[in-house]
Formats: sequence, C-alpha cells, structure tokens
Amino acid sequence: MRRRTLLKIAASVAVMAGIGISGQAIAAEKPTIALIPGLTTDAFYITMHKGAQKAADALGVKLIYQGAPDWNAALQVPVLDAIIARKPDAILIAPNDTNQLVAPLKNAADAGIAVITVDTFIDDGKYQDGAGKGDFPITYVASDNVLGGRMAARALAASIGGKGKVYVSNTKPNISTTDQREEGFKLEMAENYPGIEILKTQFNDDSAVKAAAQLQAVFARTSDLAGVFGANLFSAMGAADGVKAVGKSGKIRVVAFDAPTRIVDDLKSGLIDLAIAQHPAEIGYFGVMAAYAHVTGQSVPVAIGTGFTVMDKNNVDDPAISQYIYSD
Ligand code: T6T
Repeated sequence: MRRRTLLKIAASVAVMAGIGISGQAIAAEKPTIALIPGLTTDAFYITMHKGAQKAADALGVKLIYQGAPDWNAALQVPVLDAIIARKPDAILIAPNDTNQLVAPLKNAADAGIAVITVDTFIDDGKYQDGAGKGDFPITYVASDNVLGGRMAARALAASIGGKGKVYVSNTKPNISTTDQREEGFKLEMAENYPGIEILKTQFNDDSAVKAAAQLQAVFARTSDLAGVFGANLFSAMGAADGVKAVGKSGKIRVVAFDAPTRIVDDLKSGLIDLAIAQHPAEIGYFGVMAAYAHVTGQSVPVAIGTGFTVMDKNNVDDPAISQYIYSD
C-alpha cells in the first residue's frame, strides 16, 4: 500500500508539473485510513475515534469509521470485508478475536492495504518478526494489558487487606486485551498475595447484565466473597451492579478496568474502589499517525505503548485525572 500511495502522490506531482494544477489536487491524494472498532456501542471506542479524528484532521487525511454494534467476530468480518472493498490505504482495527481475524486481515494485507491493530492484537501480537501466521500487521498500538492486570490485582489486594476470595469478571476467551489482564491479575496474586484465593473466572460475553447476574450467583454460593476484578467496562459495570443488587456495596470490593462516566459515579458512591483508565484517544491518535507515517514511506515502531491513569474517589475531580474519563 505504501507503494500505491507513493505512486498516487508521484502521479499528482507529475500532473501538477505538466498542467499547472492547483495544490488542492495533491490534497485529494492524501491517504484514506479506516478505523474498525471492537464494537461501536462502547465509550472506549467512541473516545478512540475522537483521538483518531484529531490526528486525521491534523494531517488532512480522510478517516472512515465503521464497526458492528456487538463484540462478535462474525459481525466484524463483514465490516472488514466492506472496508477492504473500498481500498483504503490503511486499516486500523481492534480485532475481536486473536485467531478468527487473522485470515480476513491477511486478505487486506494481500490487497496492499497496511494493517495496524489497535487495542487488541491477532495471533501472538508479535508483528514483523517473520514468525507465525499473524506477523504481517505493521504495528500494534495499545495499553500494556498484562501490567494493567497486575495493577488491578495490587489494588484489589489492598482493598481487601491481602486476604479473601475474589474472582475475575471477564468478557470471553481469545480476546488479547482481556486475556492479558486476567493473566497479569493472576500472576500478581500468585507471586505476592498468598492469602487471596482466586475463584473461577466468570465469562459474560461483554454483557453487563450477564456480569451482574453472575456476581449474584457467585455470592449465593460464596457468602464470604471479598472482591471482584471487572476486566473491562461492561464486566466492571455489571459486577458493580451485582454487588449493589446483593446489598454489599463497599463490602464486596470492586476494581474496574476502563473509565466511562458511569464508573466515575460508582467511584464517588463507594461502589467501585478504583478504576484503571486506559488512554483510548491516545491509541486512536497514534494509530492514525503510525498509519500515515507508514503509507508515506517512514518506518514505524513495531509496537506503540500507551498509558494508564488510575482513578479513585479522591483524585477523580482533578482535571489532570478527569481528562481521561471516556466520552459516552
Ligand atoms: O477494555 C476495552 C478494550 O480495551 C477491550 O479490548 C474491550 O473492552 C473495552 O472496549 C471496554 O469495553
């Protein structure tokens, strides 16, 4: 694709030189970049889109944003195919599944479209290393999700005084981000908190309603449940709803990944102790910047890490912190 874009730019320059065409003709040849979120109905991706649009505006490139309303690879692949048919210069995508998106994304790469994954990765997440069927994306722009899981474990351990029963409320397996958060959470607990027992993970299919029902079911059989780690926005909101429903607000402690406005309300009320906010706008911004750099002939780092902001009821009104609350 890089070649195709460079050819397009070269053609414009030739035309301009030959017939004295205006600079706007060159602007029309600026790259087109598509962003496919994990799902559209999620404040995390709404915020990522805003960051991507800021970068697109700064660079004067066209940004296409299209996705499916649910986290489901079977819904994401047709969206991807439709985008490939439009022949953008680059596709930024949060793949819904580490395996199921490999072949559909290879079709994009084979069509000369630069593939960059944002938030989630395919295969082993190690790109451009000549190993594995999913090494072809140019770069991966995301939070360090293993670290985020470790941060959540430390926070929950502190909340429950280093002992008691906890579980992870998670989405579904084979999603790189939430798999890695659970991995980091369990590693940290195993290494440093022998007094904490981790119960079986509850998978909620990215549904807060299911996550709430699961909290109630776990509590029904484990009356001494001490805490829960909600590994993403819907898992955390649902777990918090469940805690409220069983009348244990502030007693069963909740640590949340992600920071939509609703979680901030829960921090203030004491239903959630701490939220680990990702920086989705930064992911979108640097995703577009990386795509632009690549398609205009610059080399790009193979992985770009973005940060976290830890929120609790004491700091969440500070503008330096609240700027990371997601846009609903
Ligand atoms: O936690 C984010 C994202 O990082 C993850 O991959 C899927 O869930 C969210 O979008 C939040 O709902």
